[in-house]
Order: sequence, then structure tokens, then C-alpha cells
Amino acid sequence: MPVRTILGTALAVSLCCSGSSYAASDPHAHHGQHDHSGHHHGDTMLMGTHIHKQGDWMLSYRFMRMRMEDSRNGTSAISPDTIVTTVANRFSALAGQPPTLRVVPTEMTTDMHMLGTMYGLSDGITLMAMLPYLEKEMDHVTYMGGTGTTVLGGFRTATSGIGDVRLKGLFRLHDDRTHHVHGIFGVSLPTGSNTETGAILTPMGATPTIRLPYPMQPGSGTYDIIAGLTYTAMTDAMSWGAQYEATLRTGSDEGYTLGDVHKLTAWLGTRLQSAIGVAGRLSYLNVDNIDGIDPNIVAPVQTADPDRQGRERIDLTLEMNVSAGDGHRIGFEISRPLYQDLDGPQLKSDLMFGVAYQKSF
Ligand SMILES: [Cu+2]
Repeated sequence: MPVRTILGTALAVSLCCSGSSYAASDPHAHHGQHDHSGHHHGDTMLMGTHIHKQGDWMLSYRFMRMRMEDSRNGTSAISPDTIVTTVANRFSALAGQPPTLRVVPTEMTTDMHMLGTMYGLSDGITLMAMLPYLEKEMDHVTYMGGTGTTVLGGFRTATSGIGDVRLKGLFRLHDDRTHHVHGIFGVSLPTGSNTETGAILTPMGATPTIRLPYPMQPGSGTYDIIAGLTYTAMTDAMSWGAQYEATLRTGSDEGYTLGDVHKLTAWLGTRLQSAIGVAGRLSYLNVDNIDGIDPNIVAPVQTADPDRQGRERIDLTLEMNVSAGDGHRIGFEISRPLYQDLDGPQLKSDLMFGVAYQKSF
């Protein structure tokens, strides 16, 4: 395949992959009971797809940029002019609130920096901790007054800060020469803020500072249960696997509970050289709407409505990863949604780009 050739050549030129941790003469050297770095690699940088043997450490850094642009209702595009003339404002009964939405988000960028660590507590149990740092920006257009399609102006809101820390245990359930299965169980802690504020432009031309809508908040506010299952397999030529992970919210904070998240991912990978892998992943994401409502989030905008947060999406991701020796590993990935059905109007997801670095000890 030309793409593989191009990627392989580019990587071979740009990266000095001396001393792969894989023994080329023995394709199973990296498999089942770990390579010399103690790291069981699948052909993916997806998190939590491998476990470690007792006493082994791994540190990782991951950067992801997620872009959203233009609104969609269900699976159909909806324009800002249509939103502000036809979509009801759930706060319309309150004093000064217009009958329809009057502020429309046009695009959003989320940058996530994530520090992770894994530790092999025993050969059967690996502990994993992840600390995200989030930077979010959302651009909006505000329409003048309570009706019509005259644009008053635009504004941008931005938040940044740590998100919710995730602590997980990965429990080895099955291992043979080709197949591996482990369970995932953990907790997400409410370390991220869900009370961030910012200045907005109202349809009447005022610029108050208010608590920003749900998608702009770095944290969930709640303790959440993480549960899942991972299957991986590797032969001489190929690797493949699947992972299901759920984030189940418990309790509530500021009057609401974010929707549960279910994610199912399947992947297929191969090696271009002993140290360079490529993989394709398909993932299905399901996020529920918000239960309850934060009484401090009131605005004639779709993002302030707890019933316009649910979504279903299928993403295709292409990934390259390079083992650079001594337990160093680098990955690049790019994702594109193939399908998204939004409880809208909501901004639709666009391209996602990620880089990851791992070091095993
Ligand atoms: Cu690891």
C-alpha cells in the first residue's frame, strides 16, 4: 500500500529507531510475558490495553486536540439562523429570556494534556492513574434582541485547568500465546472544576460574567465508576483487539449529574518494521444527557440545556507507533467521525489529532 510505504519511509527518515525492544528473530519475544522492558505491547497506543508484570512502571504523556464545528440536530446540519428562529429556549419562562435560542456556538477546540502512570502491583493486577489538563475555547455568534436574524456580534469563552483524575485497576483474566483478556475497574475523582465562569455577549448587548455551560467545564463534579473489559490478540503478522469501557456517574454536584459514557473500540494493526506499527481503530461512543440542572447555568444557548448534551458517534482512527528502544515509545493518531447523532442542536465533532509518548521501566 502506498500510504504504508510513505508513512514507513517518513518515519524511518525522521526517527532513529536504534535497538528496538522487539527481537526481530522472535516475533513472540514481545508477547504474552513481555519484552525486556517488561511491557506487553499491543499494536496500539490506546490507553489501558496492556498490563504490566509485577514491579514494572510506565510513564506516559499524551496530547490530544479535538475540534468541533457547526451545529447538527440528530444527523442533519442546522444553521445558526435556523437555530435562533426555531429552537425553543428552555429558560423562556424566566424574566428577560427570549422564546428561542439567540446565541449559537460556531466552533470549539479542546486541547488535552494527559499524564499517566502504570504500575504492576502483581503479575495479575496493574494500577493506572491519569491526570488530565484541559484547555477549552468556544466561539459564538449572538443575535440581536428576541427575534430575527440580525447578528449583534461574536465572542469567545475559554477555560483551562486540571480535569478529573482517573484511577483504575486492570485485572488479568486470561492469557495464552495469542489471546489476552483483562477487566477494568476504577474510579474518576471530581478534581476538575465545574464552576468556571466567563464573559458572554447577550442579545441585548450586555457582557456579564456568568457560569459557563456544561461543555466548557473541565470536571464532572461527581465520583464516577469506571468499568470495562479489554481483549487483545497478537500473531506474528497482526494484532487486534477490542475494549469496552463505561464511565458511570454517581451522585450529583451543583444540581446535576453528567450523562454516563459508554465506549466500544475495536482495532487491527500490523508492523511495517519490527519497531514501527500501524493500526486502524473504529470506536463507538454513547453519551447520555445530563440529569438535573445547574441553576447557575442559564442562557439562551444550546450548551446550557441539559437535554441537548447526549450523543452517539462512530470514529475512525489511524495510528502509527514507534518503539525507539529502552522502553521509549511514540505514537501519532488522527481521528475522524464517520457518523454522529446528536441530541441537538449541538456542535458536531470534526478531526482529532493526538501524540503520545510512553516510557517503560
Ligand atoms: Cu503501560
